Amino acid sequence: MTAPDFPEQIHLTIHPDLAAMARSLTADTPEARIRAVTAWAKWNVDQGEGPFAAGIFNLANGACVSAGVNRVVSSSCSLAHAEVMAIMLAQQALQCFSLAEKGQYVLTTSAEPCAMCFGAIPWSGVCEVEYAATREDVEAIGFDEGPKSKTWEADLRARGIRVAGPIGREEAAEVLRAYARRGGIVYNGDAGA
Ligand code: AZG
Ligand code: ZN
Repeated sequence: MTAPDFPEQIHLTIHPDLAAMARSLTADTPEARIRAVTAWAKWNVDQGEGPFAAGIFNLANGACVSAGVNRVVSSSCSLAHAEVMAIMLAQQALQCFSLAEKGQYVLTTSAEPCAMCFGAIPWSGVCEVEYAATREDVEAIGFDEGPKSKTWEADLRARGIRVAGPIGREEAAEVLRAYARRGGIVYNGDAGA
């Protein structure tokens, strides 16, 4: 994308192939949802992008509402984490600014939310978060996950948001390690990439 003289909008996308994979998916167990997002994270690494994926699923029927993958590098956007992408796309799909208005939705993510994504969760309207790899797995390959309390799960639960994980940790951690082996960019805010 060519850079405008002065920006008026931001354009964030997922690849149509990923949308096609996710569009008709129904996953009505945590394990099935975690398997799906871990496969998307691997797919994203194969595309040369960051090793993270997330989805929003309707807990009433398991329907996948959105798929998000990390688009930080390709979008020149430090906010384009998988979880933020999935939340924004789900809200666009359902035309709401809080998913709670529309029903019971879960954020399923291939890795524990970083400090930024943790901050976004209470405003998203999801009633549950489930994750695969842990902060330790993410930081082991060099990412800085930011200042987040050790009590983050209890903090969400105190706001009525359920948290489950790690689920399928080893498979998701292997996606992170595969990214490191191929020399993927570790883009931390301190220009340490
Ligand atoms: C990240 N951690 C998670 N969980 N998801 C992303 O997209 C990330 N990018 N950097 N750290
Ligand atoms: Zn994040």
